[in-house]
Amino acid sequence: MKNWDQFLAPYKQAVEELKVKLKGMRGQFELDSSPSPIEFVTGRVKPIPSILDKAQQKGIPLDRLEEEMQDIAGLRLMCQFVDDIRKVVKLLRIRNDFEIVEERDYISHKKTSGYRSYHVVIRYPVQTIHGEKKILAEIQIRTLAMNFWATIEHSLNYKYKGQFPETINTRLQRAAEAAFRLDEEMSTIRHEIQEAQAFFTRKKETKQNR
Ligand code: 0O2
Repeated sequence: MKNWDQFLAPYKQAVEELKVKLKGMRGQFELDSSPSPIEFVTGRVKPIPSILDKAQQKGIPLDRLEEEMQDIAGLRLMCQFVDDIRKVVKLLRIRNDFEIVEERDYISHKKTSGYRSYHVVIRYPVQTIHGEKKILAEIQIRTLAMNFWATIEHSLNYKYKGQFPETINTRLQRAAEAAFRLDEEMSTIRHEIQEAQAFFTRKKETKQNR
């Protein structure tokens, strides 16, 4: 019987630390008054039932989870524009507080489900009272539109256990195309959007300083 509290503790610590660090990147862009490629950051430790389900599906023995399940600690970075994703990946590559183990580009090569996102798997050192422990974590980087689609598809997947009725499948494929076009359209007016956002930020700051 696995001691889950003990096993998950470094993952919980890693998620909390990485949330602070990645949100910090956003704050630094604000200080520089330049548009942040990161809109918001979320993080979670995979719930035990999901770990067990995935281990069973992929045939991972429970004593190999540390080495073989890469997303027990998961972080998500949401961007406004597709181009921002590449900027964020570059920023992750130059950091020296973790090591990148693998990158998976589901943007250039979307999954058959229609899923698009960029995944970066890292090895992150957690400092514990028993010394340093390196754990794997997965950072998913996606636009707001990709995130909207993935969140909805994930809930439907949960409901239908991956066996979508044909109509839902078709709708989801169409929705994925619509999300792709939305990203493309927004990219074409990126400068106008960012000018407007900078204007509102300045206006808010002037009000606050009064
Ligand atoms: P949860 O609940 O998000 O934690 P595999 O699971 O076989 O596709 P693998 O090796 O685990 O592949 O790695 P991958 O594909 O890089 O990352 C898996 C995670 O990416 C998933 O975790 C989802 O978060 C996300 N993801 C991958 N494919 C899809 C998809 O088609 N739809 C949605 N909505 N998300 C996807 P989990 O464990 O599935 O779930």
